[in-house]
Order: sequence, then C-alpha cells, then structure tokens
Amino acid sequence: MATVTTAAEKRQLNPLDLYDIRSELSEEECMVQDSVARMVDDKVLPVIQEAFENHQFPRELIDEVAALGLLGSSIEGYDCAGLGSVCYGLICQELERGDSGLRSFVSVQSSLVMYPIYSYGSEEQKQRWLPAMARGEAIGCFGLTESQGGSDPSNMKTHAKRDGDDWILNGSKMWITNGNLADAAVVWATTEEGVRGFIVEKDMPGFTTQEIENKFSLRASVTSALFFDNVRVPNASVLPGVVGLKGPLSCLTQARYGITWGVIGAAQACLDEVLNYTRDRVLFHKPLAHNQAIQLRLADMARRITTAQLLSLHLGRMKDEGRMTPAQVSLAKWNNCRAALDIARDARDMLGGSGISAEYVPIRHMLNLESVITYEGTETIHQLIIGKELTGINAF
Ligand code: TGC
Ligand code: FAD
Repeated sequence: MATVTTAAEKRQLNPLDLYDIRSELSEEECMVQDSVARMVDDKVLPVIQEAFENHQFPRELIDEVAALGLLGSSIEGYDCAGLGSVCYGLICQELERGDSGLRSFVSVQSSLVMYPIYSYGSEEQKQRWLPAMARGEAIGCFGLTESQGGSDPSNMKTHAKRDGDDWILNGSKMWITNGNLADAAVVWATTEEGVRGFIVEKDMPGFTTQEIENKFSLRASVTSALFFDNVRVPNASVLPGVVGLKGPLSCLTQARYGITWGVIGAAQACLDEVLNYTRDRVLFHKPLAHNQAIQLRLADMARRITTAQLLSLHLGRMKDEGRMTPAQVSLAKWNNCRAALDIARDARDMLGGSGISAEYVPIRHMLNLESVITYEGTETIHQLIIGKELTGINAF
C-alpha cells in the first residue's frame, strides 16, 4: 500500500519546488542545474540590474555561458555538449532566474541558429559555424518576423531570387534578438521554390542592422531590425535540407520548449523575493505573511509554479522519447508564460511601492515576461494552435 508522509515525518518542503521535481532528475541533470545556478548567482545576479537599467546586454557573460557548454547544448558533436532535453530546460530555467534577456541570448543561439544549421545545413556549413558558435566566438540571430505581422509568417515579403550560383536577397526583418551582435543571421525568405533559409554574414554588402532603442522590456538583450538591399548570398550559404515554412516553424518548437522551462526560473525568483519580503515587512503589528489574503496569493504562486514544472518535465521526457508534438509545446508555452507573468505582476504588487524599484527583481521579470508571452507565438496564437488540435479546424 502506498504510504503518506505522517506529521512526525513531516519535513520542510522547498517552497520553490513543492513536488520535489529535483528528485526526478538524473545525476547529470542535477549537475548541470547546479553549475548553471552557481554561474547565475556569481556572475549574472551581480550585474544584471545595472545592465537592464542601462539597456545593455552584458557581453562578458557570453564567455561564461560558452565555457559551461550552454550554447547548442543539445547538439551531438561539433564541440557541443550533447545533453538531453531536460538538461536544456534546466539551463533555460536557471538562466531566466537571472534574466529573460540572457536566456533569450542562449535560446536564439542554440535553438534558432545552431539547431537549423545542424538539422538542415550542409556538412561544410556545420563545420564552419557550429564549433565557433558553441565557443561563443560566432554569434547568430534568427530572422523570421517582419513588420507587417509576426504572427503570420506566411505573409513574408523578404524574398530571394537565383542569380547564377548566387541568390539576391531583398527585404527586412523586425524584432530580431541578437541582431546587432550577430556574425551571421539565419534569414528566412520566400523563393520560387518556397521559403528557404539563408546564412547571411554581417559583412555581406547590402546587409545592415539597426538596434531597437527605448524598450521597456528585455532591456538586457539586443533587439534589432535587419535590412537586406540586394544582398548577394552564395548558394553555399543556403540551408539545403528544408524548403517551406516548416523549416522556421520547427526551430520555433525547439525554442518554445526551452521557454516553457525558462519562465519557471523567472517565476521562482519572484516568489523567492516576495516570500522574504512578506516575512520581514510588518504592517498592522504583524508580518505581512501572517495575513490569510497574502498566504492565498503565495499559495497560488506555488500552485502555478508546480504545475508549470510538471508540464515542462513531462514535455522534456516526451521530447527525448521523440513523441513531443508542437501543440503540446504550445500548451506549456501558453500556461507557463501566463503563470510566470501573473506571478511577477502579483509579486510586484505585494512589494507595494518597493515593487516598482529595480532593487527588487519582480518588476524586471514582469517587464521581461511581457516580451516572453509575446514572442515565439503570442498567447492567442498558442491557444488557437490548441483549438486546431482539438477541433481539426484551422482558425487562422
Ligand atoms: P501551417 O500551414 O500550420 O504550417 C506550415 C507547415 O509547417 C508545419 N508546422 C510546424 N512544424 C514544426 N513545428 C511547428 N511548430 C509547426 N507548425 C507548423 C506544418 O506541419 C506545415 O508543414 P507542411 O509540411 O504541411 O508544409 O502554417 P500557418 O501559416 O497556418 O501558420 C500557423 C501558425 C500561426 C501556428 C504559425 O504561423 C505560427 O506559429 N505563428 C507564430 C509565429 C512565431 O511564433 N514567430 C516567432 C518568431 S521567432 C521569435 O519570436 C524569437 S524570440 C527568441 C528569444 O529572444 O528568445
Ligand atoms: P501581431 O502578429 O501583429 O499580433 C498583434 C496582436 O494580434 C497580438 O495580440 C496577437 O495575439 C493578435 N492576433 C494575431 N493573430 C490573431 C488571430 N488570428 N486571432 C486573434 N488575435 C490574433 N522574431 C524573430 O523572428 N526573431 C527574433 O529573434 C525575435 N525576437 C524578439 C524579441 C522581442 C523582445 C520581441 C518583442 C519580439 C521578437 N520577435 C522575434 C518577434 C515576435 O516573434 C513577434 O513579436 C510575435 O510573433 C508577434 O508578432 P507581432 O509583434 O507582429 O504581433
């Protein structure tokens, strides 16, 4: 018969891991989580508030994430770590406990740039880019979104035409993470054959980037517009292994999976902060945490974090077994981003006036999560993907 823990055996649960998800992890997964957590505590948390306030990506962290093997961590060979999907998830979780901007940097490099080169690139492209990208010596960005509507990439205007052994690329991309940092952009463009992926290098004539200033969200991340004015791209820089929108959409599935984990880290950081704050803050002669109304809100945060953890862990195990589907990823991306954003907003409120100060983490996470719930498919897009799965009817 199954046993239930008695009051005598009762032990203190980890408030950030009420279901002891940690005990479900392998030794390797625990090691990866711990080493990223240490790096975040030692190198990210001391600098991230200032980086966010200064609207600057902390470039010095590129070497730190590369040294730990966090770039392209799921790729086998090419100097990459070849880790499982849960490891990748835990990496995202710990990085985003620091800041969504840093997790974004790693998501884009790993899932949106190295993944398509690995999955659809020629051997020459893989040899040229993957080891350099794993070491952080070459940085990539992913250009899919255009100004006329990111939710509907099938309405893409950027196009490429064959010209002898080359292609001539024209058009523009909007809201591109790492754009101004990147040595190479994986750019998706329409051609007579369908959508193709082009590796556009930063010094190719006609390719320019412009950083998007004055963001109130993801301030510690570089976001750019990309412009292509008759850029001549050799055929050797076209990804040979995929034609059609499923190319970029398959990359999104990888990145969205990581985001389901990442936002858990942001939510945990907010709950941690608000637990400490409500224990110390005395109002009406007692600590704030003594109030039922406060405890209800804290309990709700723990419920949402636990649900998110279970979804992501199960998704990760299914991914490694090769049976994860895009609609399942959409459910977790929707659920976990919504949970994290609501937690961050509520934590901000429970800190009162202090909640608007950069000294406390919730407002930074809250502002970041407004982007995270929007990029990689807005909440509505993910709801409609699930609607299509349930009904068989495409509402787009
Ligand atoms: P649809 O007709 O449904 O599909 C076209 C083809 O693609 C296949 N497919 C997928 N394959 C793999 N993974 C997925 N998630 C897939 N979704 C669709 C599909 O099977 C089909 O293949 P085939 O062989 O039949 O041709 O396409 P649609 O035009 O109706 O669009 C569907 C919709 C709306 C779901 C899609 O357009 C969409 O997901 N829109 C949202 C776009 C989006 O998420 N953009 C993100 C840009 S990148 C970004 O935000 C990076 S932020 C990074 C950071 O900083 O962390
Ligand atoms: P729109 O598509 O114009 O959507 C506007 C609103 O309409 C949303 O609320 C949406 O949910 C709603 N909507 C759309 N369709 C429907 C419908 N059928 N029914 C009901 N409502 C609907 N893109 C990249 O390619 N690469 C990147 O690296 C990248 N990084 C980003 C970084 C940041 C900080 C941000 C903010 C965005 C980034 N993006 C990137 C772009 C991102 O993917 C898009 O912003 C996102 O897909 C939404 O597109 P949009 O902004 O054009 O909004």
